[in-house]
Amino acid sequence: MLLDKEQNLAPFDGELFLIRCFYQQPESDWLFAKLQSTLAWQEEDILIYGKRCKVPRLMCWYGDPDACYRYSGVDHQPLPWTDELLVIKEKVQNDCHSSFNSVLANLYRNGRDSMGYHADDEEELGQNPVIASLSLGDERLFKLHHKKRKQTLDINLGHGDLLVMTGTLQHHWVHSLPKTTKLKGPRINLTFRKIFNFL
Ligand SMILES: O=C(O)CCC(=O)C(=O)O
Ligand SMILES: [Mn+2]
Repeated sequence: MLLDKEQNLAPFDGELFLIRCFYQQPESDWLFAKLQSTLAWQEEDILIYGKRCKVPRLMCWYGDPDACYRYSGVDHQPLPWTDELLVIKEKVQNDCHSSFNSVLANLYRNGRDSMGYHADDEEELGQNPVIASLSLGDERLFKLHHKKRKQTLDINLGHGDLLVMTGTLQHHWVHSLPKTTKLKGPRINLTFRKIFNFL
């Protein structure tokens, strides 16, 4: 089993595993270029206090036909899997001993693109989801913050790294990808998820 409980980076209340260089550099370079040029990147709008704002990153959603998911306040139908996404999914599934039916892709164009604090705790993800998150492109800081204790964890996510969040982590911690004033090139993040349809 690749996710060894002794390697859990969360000090309590959940499980967090980091596999550095899950993909080596040449493969990561190839995947980054392919995903950047072929995925159907969209600029989403979100309503904040009744005001329409642009989400500060590009996004798209791929998966099995029934894996519908609500994000940015809107229900999203998955796009059909691309060959590359399916190949990555197989490798992630094998190493995590989990199965996924969808992937949320985020493209951070530069250091001004970001994702605010949130937990991946939507009902359709089930009780204790396994979220497997692959980073490609420029290194960015990923922050976790405990909901009740004054505890934060900072992790630099680099080209080809895989972060796996599981156990009760989404109940107790929130995570974010903050803006930075450092000069940053683009970064792609793929979070593989399993959506349960209760309908
Ligand atoms: O870009 C990242 O590393 C985080 C992405 C994330 O938290 C999400 O898609 O829910
Ligand atoms: Mn998340």
